[in-house]
Amino acid sequence: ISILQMSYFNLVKSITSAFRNVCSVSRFHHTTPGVCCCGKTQSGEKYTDPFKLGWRDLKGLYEDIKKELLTSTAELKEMSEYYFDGKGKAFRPVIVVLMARACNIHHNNSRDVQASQRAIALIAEMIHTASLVHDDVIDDATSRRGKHTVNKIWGEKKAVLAGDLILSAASIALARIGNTTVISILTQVIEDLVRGEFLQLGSKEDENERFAHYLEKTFKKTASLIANSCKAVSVLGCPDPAVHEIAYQYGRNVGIAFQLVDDVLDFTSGSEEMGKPTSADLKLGLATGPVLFACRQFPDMNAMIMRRFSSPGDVDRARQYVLQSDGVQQTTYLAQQYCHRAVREISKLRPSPERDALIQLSEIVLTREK
Ligand code: GRG
Repeated sequence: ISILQMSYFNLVKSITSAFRNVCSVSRFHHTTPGVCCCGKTQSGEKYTDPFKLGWRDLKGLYEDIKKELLTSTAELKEMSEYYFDGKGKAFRPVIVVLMARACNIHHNNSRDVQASQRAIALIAEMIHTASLVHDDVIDDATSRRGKHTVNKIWGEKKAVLAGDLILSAASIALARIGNTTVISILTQVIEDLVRGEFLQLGSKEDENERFAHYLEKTFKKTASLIANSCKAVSVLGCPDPAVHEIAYQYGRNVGIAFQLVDDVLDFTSGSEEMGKPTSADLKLGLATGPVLFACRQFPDMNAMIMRRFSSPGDVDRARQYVLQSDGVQQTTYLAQQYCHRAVREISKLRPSPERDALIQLSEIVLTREK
């Protein structure tokens, strides 16, 4: 049964039992049949870090993105280039090139990333960045990645246009690939991002509906881009629809886990590490996983959720409730379940260093601190 179809109570029950079975991510790695965890490449060379392996194909990523952004107006150029400074984690481009290689090897043992597949890595990072710029306008955010946001420096109107410019440059690069299937896969992401952001503007009264609403928003705002970028490179690298589904499901599950962990970090990490203020979600009126779980133990939180933490003291009280509850732990277990599914999916591909790096990446998603 998909998690989305489960009732809230079943969800909590299944998470509790999952915890008994899945004590740590590394444990399920070892129990995944047919998965090689030694980190050895076919040439005998060892990789230690999936990011290092991915970056082999991403050298010059930001320079190449800036070339796509060439524009006649100096200010628009400066604004649209602002976040392509190497300070982001580049999580999406790394997954994309690793997935490209894993699919190519699976299909015909080809070890090369095609130019069109590398272009998807750039496009994914550009769509991500455009959405960050617009998100900061919607949230009236003043800091991101430890620096001022575009809207804080240049104002809202220009920030919206800078986001639009990045998105249009991504669209031009996508059209240049010239594959209509890939175009429709990645334009679906743009629709999902907008719908996800729109879902976030609303709230649900019913507790069961609230969790489904949260997971749907999480898929659309975060996982769709990862899932569909993975699918796009699989389509370019391999004709088998079963492989496209594996790539999509890996990206979808890792993407949801990534956002669940992001929601946990908003409670557990300091603003220094995050490069932005913490409890940001509560301040925006958002009830994420840790709050929804905490609400089971502290029903007082229902009223706060309904008024979107708008009364004086709500944000601090809700934060305390979350930290006293097992909301953080439960959300982390849920993220582990999604990562487990991602590992199960990608393990269906033929073994390769890149496939194993994707498995390792799902562990990094769970243990990351920023
Ligand atoms: C303009 C395409 C477009 C969309 C408009 C505003 C909006 C609709 C969507 C917002 C989507 C959004 C910002 C989702 C949050 C995703 C997320 C987890 C961001 C943080 O990702 P990290 O941690 O960031 O990978 P870095 O800074 O490392 O790149």
